[in-house]
Amino acid sequence: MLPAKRISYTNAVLCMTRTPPRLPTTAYPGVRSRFDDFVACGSPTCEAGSDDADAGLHRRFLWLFESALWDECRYTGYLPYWNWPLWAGKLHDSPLFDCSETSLSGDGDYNPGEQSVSGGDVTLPRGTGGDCTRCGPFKDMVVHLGPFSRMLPSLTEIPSPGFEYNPRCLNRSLNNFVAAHFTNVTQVSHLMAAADIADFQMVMDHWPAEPTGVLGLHGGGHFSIGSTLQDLFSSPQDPAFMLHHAMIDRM
Ligand SMILES: [Cu+2]
Repeated sequence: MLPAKRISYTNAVLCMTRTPPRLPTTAYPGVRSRFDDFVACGSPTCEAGSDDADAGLHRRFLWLFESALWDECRYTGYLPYWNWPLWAGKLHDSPLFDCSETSLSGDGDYNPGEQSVSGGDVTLPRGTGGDCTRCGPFKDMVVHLGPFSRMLPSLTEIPSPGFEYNPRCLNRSLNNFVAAHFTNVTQVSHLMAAADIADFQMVMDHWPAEPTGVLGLHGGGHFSIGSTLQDLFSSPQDPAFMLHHAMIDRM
């Protein structure tokens, strides 16, 4: 994607964050923009179940978002995608996450308190950030919903804090270990070689990670960026969500 087109895309996303919501603030106090409409409606549905319907739900979600960019924010391009294996293991050099003005902003500041991620008998090393991202087009972005605990009793209804208003920065922790292990070219080849939809879903969406600690390409992308994008119920708050899921659509 040419640099000018990248900027027109991130400008359109920023426009969505400045456009008033359609969801009622009484029922959804944390929803403060059109962008948040998609976070509130998209995430509990699309992140709730990684079953066979998952990919279809995501496709519709992205189509509605892309349409809103066109109709409400004068965007004329297409939804870009994040080609995982090109940058697996060197995320900080990726044009998507290198902090430049033509990127989606970059890593968060280093947070010494960030914990590693445990899944069954495997512990994934922590990422390199863990605090606010302070560069690129989304450096001043304020996210409003979540955060949600990973220890959830149910994945089918939205847990506390629900739709409460909780403004804070866009948080990232780029994780090259996760990207290199779970979003590499071998994984993509396995996906493309899937014999049927069940095979495809297993490689794409190996979830839950317990007890083997194996992430599918879907989870691998979320955990590669960490923090906000890793939040099970509010991950669409990170603008990387749309590009990650556009790549899933592409697959
Ligand atoms: Cu996802």
